[in-house]
Amino acid sequence: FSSPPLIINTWSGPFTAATNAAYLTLSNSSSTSLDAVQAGCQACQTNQCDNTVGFGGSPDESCETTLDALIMDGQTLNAGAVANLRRVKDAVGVARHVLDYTQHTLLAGDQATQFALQNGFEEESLSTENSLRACHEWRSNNCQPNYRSNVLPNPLSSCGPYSPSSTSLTQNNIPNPSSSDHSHDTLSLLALSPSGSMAACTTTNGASHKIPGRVGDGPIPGSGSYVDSTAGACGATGDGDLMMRLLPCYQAVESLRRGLSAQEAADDAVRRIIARYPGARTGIVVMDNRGEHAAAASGWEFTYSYRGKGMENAEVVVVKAL
Ligand code: SD4
Repeated sequence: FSSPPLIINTWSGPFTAATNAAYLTLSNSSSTSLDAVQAGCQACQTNQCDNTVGFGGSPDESCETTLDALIMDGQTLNAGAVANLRRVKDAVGVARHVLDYTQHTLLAGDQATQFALQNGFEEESLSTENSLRACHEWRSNNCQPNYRSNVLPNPLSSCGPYSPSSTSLTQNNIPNPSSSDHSHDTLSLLALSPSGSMAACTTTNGASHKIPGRVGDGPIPGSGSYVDSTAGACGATGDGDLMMRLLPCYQAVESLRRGLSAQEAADDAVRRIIARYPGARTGIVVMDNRGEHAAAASGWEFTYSYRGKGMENAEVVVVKAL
């Protein structure tokens, strides 16, 4: 339990820059919890946290980096999101525009880019030397791991044919890169203000070597994150292709509403996923509307960061896999 202003987010290390940016924003009395989560997500987008948030990370099969982001207001349940956003760096900023200035919830692909440009965002390449190198290394490694089954040809001439035994796949044919490959670290961040208002955001460049056009769990309300200040909030990271089928964050927030503790709600949401998909890598953070927070994870060692009232800096919690 921590007193508000309170920020909690997935991961640690460079991700604590997001915790601190959001906390400082929320400590300023003229800022809302929505402003705080946006500032936190933008900090990681700018810093390219672990190369898994923002530009220059997780290139798709064609070497392009695309972005998914969601921002949600726990007072109104209004949400704005972008999926497969191309050539615009500030994905959560564009998602905030969708929330503030449209009746829609989710814009995707090149048309999301057009919307961003019409609203003053800059068009720039999301590739860097690092992301291009990662893509070329993947191709020279015969495109392993990959997201296509061994019967689906890859149009890239240097790829395939695949054999399932030559790559490490989770039970549902999801590549399982070694833990040194930081291809699965999304920022999901939650805020609780002293007046009890809550907000949530998620920002990510998705999964490395995905098929172009793939959208993960990040921009889906209830999956990447979810918030309802009458109950609480949740943020997720992990194997989005699996997690988005079970809407773990909607599940966790509704569990809080039904009286489960934050820890029970987090454990329950993760257990539902691994019951279907043993080995799935998941990590979720959950916070109720009084400031009790907890996390649960599977398939890897997960960490989360938080900063509450009176704390000088973000603290990190290590979470054992279920
Ligand atoms: C995705 N869930 O696009 C994201 C990736 C991720 O930790 O969370 N990595 O599937």
